[in-house]
Amino acid sequence: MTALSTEHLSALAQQSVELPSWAFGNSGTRFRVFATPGTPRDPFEKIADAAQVHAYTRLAPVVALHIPWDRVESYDALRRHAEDLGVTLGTVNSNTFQDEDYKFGALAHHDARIRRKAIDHHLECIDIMDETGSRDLKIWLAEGSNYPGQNDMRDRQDRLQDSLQQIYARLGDEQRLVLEYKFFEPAFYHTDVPDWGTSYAQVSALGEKAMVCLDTGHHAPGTNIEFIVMQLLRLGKLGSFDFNSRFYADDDLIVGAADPFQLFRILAEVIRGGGLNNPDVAFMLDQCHNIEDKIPGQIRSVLNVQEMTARALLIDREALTAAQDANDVLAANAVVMDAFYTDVRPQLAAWREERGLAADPMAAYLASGYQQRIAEERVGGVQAGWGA
Ligand code: AOS
Ligand code: ZN
Ligand code: ZN
Repeated sequence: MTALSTEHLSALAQQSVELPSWAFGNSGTRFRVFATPGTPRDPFEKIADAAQVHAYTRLAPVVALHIPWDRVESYDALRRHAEDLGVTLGTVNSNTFQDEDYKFGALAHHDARIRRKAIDHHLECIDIMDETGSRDLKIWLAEGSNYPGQNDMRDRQDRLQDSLQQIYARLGDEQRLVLEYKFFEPAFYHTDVPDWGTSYAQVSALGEKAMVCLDTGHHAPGTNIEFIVMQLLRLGKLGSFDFNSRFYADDDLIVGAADPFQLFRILAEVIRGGGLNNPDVAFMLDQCHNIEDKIPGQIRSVLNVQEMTARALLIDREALTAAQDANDVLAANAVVMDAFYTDVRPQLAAWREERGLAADPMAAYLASGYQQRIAEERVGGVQAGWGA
């Protein structure tokens, strides 16, 4: 059986996954939000829970924030709190999808007052980034229309570009804007940023500090997502991932749970395109744990990313190129499948032990008593955002 080399292990040691603060809050579907005992009551507790994931895996040193869900009086205090717990604050996510004013749009709205308000919200997010030391502003827009004729799609693209330019102009030298796309929901007819091409067109017109964010759950079923990963890396415009998995639409389930082979294929293209451990490409999770405990849910997620990265590293590139050059279809496919079918878990467990970590982070966390403690101490945890 193929084993991970020292080189592979050192690449894995550098891997860093960014956790979403909202994964630690209660969330659900539009039908019901089920509360989980021990849910954080404020952003400080969300960071504390995220730090647990890092403590047991050493894979998740950064936590992404969502504004206004994570609004606090002192971002400096939040930053110090994170640092005390061994993590840092990462991407700041804006939110233009929960305000009455944004019923018909935000950055693409035809009403100048509403568009101004949405732009100002993003400027506030950049102010926060200055304080938290965050590099990335992530924008996902819930904008679009439900019926043909409802809006002028072309005008909306133009207004969106104008709004983004105003936001982009406020970025510091070390800061970036990443624009996420999603093919539908909440709008069902047209969405203003529905696909990577639109995001790419919008960010390319802004400049070098603007990149595309690829959320793995935001494509039509059957889409070859790894092709998009390859193309964006080729174009130097893949700024970040929102990793999750799905069976149907934007399910936000644990990454690698629904289709580990797809995650493997994506990571294979990341490695091929130089995106692994590349500071230009943030590996974020965008997940909700509706019914399972959140901290173990996040531990499972980062371990899934690590396992599929390890398997993708095992692809024998030389043998693959030789088979490709010889047009040996089945041999080329076999090289990829051999790597995919290799169980890397024993080697990763040994590697963790060498670093003073528990071989099984899930078991170690569950035995630590943290989950029971927070369940007792925290009463009245908040939702991930909705209603918070
Ligand atoms: C929404 O579908 C997007 O995936 C966004 O990334 C969103 O900001 C995130 O899910 C938090 O709600
Ligand atoms: Zn997302
Ligand atoms: Zn989503």
